Amino acid sequence: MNTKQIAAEKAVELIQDGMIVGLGTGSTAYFAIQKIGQRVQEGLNIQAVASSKASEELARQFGIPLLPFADVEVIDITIDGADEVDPNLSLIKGGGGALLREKILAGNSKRFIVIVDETKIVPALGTFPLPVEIVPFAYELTVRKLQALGAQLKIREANGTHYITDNGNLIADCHFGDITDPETLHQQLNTTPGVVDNGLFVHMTSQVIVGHADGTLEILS
Ligand code: ABF
Repeated sequence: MNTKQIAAEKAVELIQDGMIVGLGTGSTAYFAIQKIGQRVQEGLNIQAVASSKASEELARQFGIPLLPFADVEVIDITIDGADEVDPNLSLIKGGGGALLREKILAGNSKRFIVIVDETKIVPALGTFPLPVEIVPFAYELTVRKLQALGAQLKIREANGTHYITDNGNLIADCHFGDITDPETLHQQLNTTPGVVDNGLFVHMTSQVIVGHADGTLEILS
């Protein structure tokens, strides 16, 4: 079992009958969705909401009952990956492009469990480029505003054209150097017109489950 799978399967142990479960996105979340599917086949009675079209599709494949998110008041537990985790358990997410829906799930969850391998644990956020979701309208202007905040950035591309999120927006992958005050940067970004949201998750994490290369697990909270 690889390190991502070890962390993912540990997180799935927290799920109990009757829960509404938020499904993350990415290769670590994949292992969680797979394990949840296995438990559902064994009789676990849950309903789930997905953070992306890709995770929704996986949930269907694994036979996990899905709810439209609009019908849900609160999620009992969301399990999701991250791109970087700092010592305060602030995160960079959105490498997979699903940051907005992931944040809506996390922000409406009683418990937000992050599953990572040890390579994601960093002393300061910022080596991984921070994804910022921006609307296509006048995006060049929004880009200049992000540059004025100190970003060196690239508009994400896929197949030779702009990458488009599940919400019809663009992603600016931004380097700000070491992000020592994620809360302030989050505020600056999200008050910039044209920005929909950004991949900083601050004060949202309940627990981080870390899979180590030697097969051991560590729980940070
Ligand atoms: C999602 O998947 C994202 O927020 C993050 O970008 C990514 C982590 O990817 P992986 O688990 O594949 O390393 O959780």
